[in-house]
Amino acid sequence: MYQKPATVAAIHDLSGVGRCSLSVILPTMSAQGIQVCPVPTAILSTHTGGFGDVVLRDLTDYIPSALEHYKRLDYKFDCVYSGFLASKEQIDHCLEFFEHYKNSLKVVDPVMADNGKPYKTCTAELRSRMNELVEIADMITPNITEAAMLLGEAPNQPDVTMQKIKSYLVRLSEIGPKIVVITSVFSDGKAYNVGYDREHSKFWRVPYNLINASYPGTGDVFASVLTGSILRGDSLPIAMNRATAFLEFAIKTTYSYSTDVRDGIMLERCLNFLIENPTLCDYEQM
Ligand code: PXL
Repeated sequence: MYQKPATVAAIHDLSGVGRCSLSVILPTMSAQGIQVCPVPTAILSTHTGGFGDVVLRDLTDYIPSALEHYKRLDYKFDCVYSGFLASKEQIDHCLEFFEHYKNSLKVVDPVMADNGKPYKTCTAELRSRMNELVEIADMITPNITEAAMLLGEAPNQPDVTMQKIKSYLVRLSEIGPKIVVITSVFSDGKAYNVGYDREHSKFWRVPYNLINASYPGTGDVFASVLTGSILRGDSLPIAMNRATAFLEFAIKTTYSYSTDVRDGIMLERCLNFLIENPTLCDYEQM
């Protein structure tokens, strides 16, 4: 029988060059059979990671008007997913979206920083308000730098014990979300993506092989695969497994071509993995 694809309102920026945000979220979720409805927060010529003076058109005014239109249409989204925001006012606009779609899956990717440093356009004011979105989220997907920032801790934590990571996961969940997934965690010389499911009191981790290159947009792809997988009915560890395995495949593929890292991962060569949707069970309990 025909089944309507799940619909996601993705509140994120559109960067023209560099394979991040909506440019990768759209194909990633489409390949998983999900309908993505973009709500752009800004249009940028490139991402902010190394291309010099970026051209940025802030779309703060657009978001509440788009929401009003969806309300008039009584349009339903199965999930609202927020990511890169261009102004602190956009926090209010995301809150309005989440409030209106209160029965939809609320995913917050608190895009603020990576490798211990905030992104160029992510101001201290915007960073200080990100917790308001975390409070109302069902699931959040910070990297380790963002996780520390949300908890008011020093962001540069190169190697952390699993005990400390468990405390991060629980403390972040206490702010609101019942699912917390932290990416790029280094512990005992190994790399992991880790997760906590408060309802079932379970901690999960998925190890991965580290490649000596850092590509922009990988956090956006991770959150998209994870969210798509959950919307398709996968369990949390299987969804984390799928997102980690896909990123490992895409990063290793890209690295083999010695491309400019600023161009991000070669998604076009890798989407078949998501379309084929292999059965996976390669996770560990913490
Ligand atoms: O991948 C996160 C991200 C999203 N959007 C923009 C960015 C970045 C990271 O650099 O610059 C515009």
